[in-house]
This record gives sequence, C-alpha cells and structure tokens, in this order.
Amino acid sequence: MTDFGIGKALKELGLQETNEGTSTGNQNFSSGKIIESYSPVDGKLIGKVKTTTKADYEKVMQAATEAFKTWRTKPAPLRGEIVRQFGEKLREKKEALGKLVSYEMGKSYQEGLGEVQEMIDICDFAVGLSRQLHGLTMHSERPRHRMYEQYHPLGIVGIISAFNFPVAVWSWNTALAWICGDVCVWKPSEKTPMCGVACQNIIAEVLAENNLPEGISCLINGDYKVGEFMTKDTRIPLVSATGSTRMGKIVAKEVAGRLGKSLLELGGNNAIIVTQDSDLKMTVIGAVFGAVGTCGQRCTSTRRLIIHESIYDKVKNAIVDAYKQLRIGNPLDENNHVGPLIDTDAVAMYNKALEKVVAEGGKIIVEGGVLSGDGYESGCYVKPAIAEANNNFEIVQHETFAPVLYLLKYSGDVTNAIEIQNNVAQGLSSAIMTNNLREAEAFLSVAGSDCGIANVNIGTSGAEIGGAFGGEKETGGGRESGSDAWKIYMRRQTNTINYTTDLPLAQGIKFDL
Ligand code: UN1
Repeated sequence: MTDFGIGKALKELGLQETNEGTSTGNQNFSSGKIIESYSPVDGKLIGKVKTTTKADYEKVMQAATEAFKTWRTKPAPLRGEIVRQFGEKLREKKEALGKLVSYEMGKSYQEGLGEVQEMIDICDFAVGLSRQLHGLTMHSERPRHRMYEQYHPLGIVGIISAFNFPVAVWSWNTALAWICGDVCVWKPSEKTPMCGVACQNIIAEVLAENNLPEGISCLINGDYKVGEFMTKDTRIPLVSATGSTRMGKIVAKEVAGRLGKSLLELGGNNAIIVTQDSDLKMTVIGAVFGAVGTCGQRCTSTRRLIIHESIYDKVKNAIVDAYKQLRIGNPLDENNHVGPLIDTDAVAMYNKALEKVVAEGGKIIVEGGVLSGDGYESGCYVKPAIAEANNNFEIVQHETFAPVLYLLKYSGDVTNAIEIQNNVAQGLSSAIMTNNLREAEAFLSVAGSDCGIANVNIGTSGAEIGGAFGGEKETGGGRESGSDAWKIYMRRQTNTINYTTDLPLAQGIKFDL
C-alpha cells in the first residue's frame, strides 16, 4: 500500500516515534507506561505516547494554575487574538491533521478535513465572541445604586474527549474556554492519542510565539484512571466530557459529589422520520450518510428510520439500492465511502448487535459481516447493515457505535412517528423529512421532538458549529460549541454599587443604629 502521504503528515505535525503525552507546551512530564497507537486503516503502528502518572499530573496542574493567573488578566479580545492565530495555524496544517485524523480514527479523509474545518470555524466564532462576553445591567430598587452582572473566567477546565471526533470536540471546548480566560487540561481518548499530541504541538507553537505560559493548554494521556484525576480534583471547577452514557454517569456523579460543574455530551439514538410528503432523493442521501458516515461512529449517526407505512417499501428499496453502491475500504482513498471501525472490540459489538436484533425477531435486509483479505488486514472493516425492527427491542433502545440501521414503520398521523422517535432513553439528534408544513411544525413544537437537535429536511448528523450542540435525557444535557454555550466556561457575578452617602437596605428594611 502507498502511505497516502501519512509519513509526510506525521512529520509536518511534529510527531515522533515515541511522544510525550503529558505536556504543557514544550515542557514534558510523562513518566507513565506507553500507549501504542495502531491504525484501524491498515493495522500498522502509528506511534507511541507516554501516559500521565499522578506525579506528572501534579506538575501539569501546577503549570495550569500558574498560567491561569496570567491568562485571566489578558483582555478577552487579546485572548481572541491568540485563538485567531491558532485558527490560522490550523488552516496551514489542515491537510496534515485531516490525514492523521483519518488514519488514526478511520473516518474518510473528506470527513477528517471536515473535522479540522470545524476547528477552524469554532476559532473564528470564538474570536468574534471574545468581544461579546456580555452581561446584563439591571435597575436597582435603591436610589443612586447601580446593578449589573459580569462574567469572569472559571479557572482550569478539564476536557475528556472521545475517539470519534479526536480533534474537533477538544477545539469546541478550548477555543471558547480560552477566550473566556480559562486554561485547559485535555485527556484525549486513549484510542487516538497521536491526534492529541498533534493538536498540542500546534497550540504550543502559538503560545511560544506569543511568550505566553505553556500551561494555558495542557495534555494528559491514559485511560479512565487518568480521567479520574480530573473528576476528583477540586481545583477543576468544570469537567467537559464527551463519550458514552456509561462514562458520563460516572463523571457526573464524581463531579457533582464535589459540587463541581460538568458539561456532558453523551450517546444518541438518532432517528429520521420519513413521512408521506418526503422527498425520496433527499431522504436517501440524508439517511445513508447519517448511518454509514464515520462508519456509524458519530454520536449523531442515524440509528433509526421511522417510515410511514404507505411509502415504506419504496423508501426501503431505495435505501437498500443505495447501500449496494457503497465502497468500503481505506478511508484515505477518496473513492471509498466507508472506512473501518475504530478497533476489533467495536467489531465485536457490531456483531453482537446484529445477532441480538435477529434474536429479538428483527429481519436483516442488508447483510452485515466483517471483511477480510487484501486491504482489510486490520480486521476492523465491516459491511454497513440494515435490519427491520421494532422500537421496543432492547437492541434498538441501545446505542451501538457501528453502521447498523434499524427500519421502523409507523401508521396514521406524524404524532405517532414522533412518539416512536421520543420513546428512547437518549435525546441528541432527530430529523424529519417532509414538505408538509403541518408535519414539520408538529415535529418542532412543544409536543414534538424531545432532542437537543431537531432538523427538517436534513439528516441527523453534520451539525454546524454555530448552534449549541448537545442533547437531553441520557445524552447528558450539556451544550457545547455555538450560541451561548460559552456561559458554562465562566462564572457570573452580580455587582451592586452604592454611590450615595447612606446605606439603604434592599426590600426597604429599616435598621437604624
Ligand atoms: C460527535 O459525534 O461527538 O454533528 C460530534 C455532527 C458533528 C459532530 C459530532 N458536527 O455530526
């Protein structure tokens, strides 16, 4: 196999054979054991990263604590200027980083580039926001008093991110946290540690060029035990965690136990409702990209299609036909649509889901299976599968991080479809395909979708950074990225100033001495 420019990309990103995985910029503290990162694309070793011990972590926290003292005093627009420079560097490194994301995580090169584009976009967004961290002014009930609120930085923000968006989710958090005046400590997924080092190298360069303390951006590495250093640490007022609902429940409990804040972006069980008034071509593109894009490993991936019975066969046949066109293979080869799953554990979960749906009475209409032979040596390539199922099957209620799509049927009114769509524990993304205004509005109404994201004539995945991203119920309730998601990275302070020579009390209370 040609290396699709991977060697060159690794070099451009400053990656070594063995990398320090605990760093504050150029200062490295790693002394833990080594994580080896193997590519799901070809099973080859990409590189090694050293993990963070408790003693290493203490050094990082010292650096972060010191850096915060400087960083918080920089005016927010000047912090924005640093984020602008970071965005510029990302533009320069877009191809190299997109390639590494594709090679280490397994998503298509196009999607790898798309992920870096999300990073660039959030930097632009944060730069503008750095002049708009507005608080309100209020009218005091007392004469010649002024009352207003202001937002101050929180301190050290801990970020735990998942393998499926190994770089973008970090940037949604950091770009906002930085302009808010916070410093960040990041633990990337132990499945994609090289992406973490690559990002840290880029921001470290920007900080060094501006003579800023390295502790503004810190990297730690390891499994959940290293994540626990942060969830238990009272010096970290906010932990932002993206990943499974199982992980989120543990993080939420730990952080709430010390009355810290957590921002959780967890699993989804996203559905597209396809009504009688849908456009078939749009439905097919939205559903197929949603189900097989990133090999079904987005938290926004389409898991369920809820199709009206009168058009069920037509939609089913069109989607089954589209699946026949899918090319599965090396994601760096732009001719392929679907790359590998992240690892063989994910393959085992995919196999289990297919067995389970059959055991529960489902019918497989597009056969799955693990691919082997030339080009599939990593053992991580699987065929996207489709099963006809029932919404109350246990497996349908569960998020399987793989390209398995369930077809469900509804009859009657769109409210029946909405009921099925809402009848799961998760609440991240949802969509309706319809040209009927009444159906679209019913879906968006107070009695409509209960998800954090509800789209009309767009699939469930591929949200833009400008909106707040996250969902309800077991998705965790957090919002990252656009809109006013920045507020969670700051503390609000209400200020009342008296410019009289008296001290009138609120509520008209008399207290004379
Ligand atoms: C995720 O899978 O954790 O909306 C994030 C999307 C992407 C982000 C997904 N913009 O599909």
